[in-house]
Amino acid sequence: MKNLITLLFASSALVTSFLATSVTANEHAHGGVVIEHPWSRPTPPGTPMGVGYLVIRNHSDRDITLISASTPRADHVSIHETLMKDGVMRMEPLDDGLAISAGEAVELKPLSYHFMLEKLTAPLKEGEDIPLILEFEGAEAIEVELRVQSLDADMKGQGMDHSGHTMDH
Ligand SMILES: [Cu+2]
Repeated sequence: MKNLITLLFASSALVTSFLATSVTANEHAHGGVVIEHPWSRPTPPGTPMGVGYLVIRNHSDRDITLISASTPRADHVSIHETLMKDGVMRMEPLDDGLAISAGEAVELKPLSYHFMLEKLTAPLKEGEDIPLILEFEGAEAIEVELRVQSLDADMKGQGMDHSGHTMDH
């Protein structure tokens, strides 16, 4: 019995690691449009706005446009672009949506395109999955879940753990 349990555990671990490198649970395919790595950041209590990031891959043979998004966790979701203007960082809404040409991919990420979740109903907490519905022109709507990740997790993911360093240089 013990051997069986060990075997089951080993094989499920194998499956998990295999899935992690190919198709993860938060990767969605819809008619040639694939959403990868939907994520967000925790918000401090009282902060009315959260962010949303993900990658949109358009494997279809026609151009599509992300026109809007919505979530039960916020009153309104805008699509923003972060721009540097006259040395000042500012965000601007993409009123005409975000175009993704056939065969292209666009990444919504920090300091670039992003979702702004406005008037949150409650703070976004680390480890939560925030449902988000993406509406397209030229493609079906897709529902994803933004995994709320801490800044720390983000840093570790990029191998930027400086905890072993001293500050004397
Ligand atoms: Cu913004």
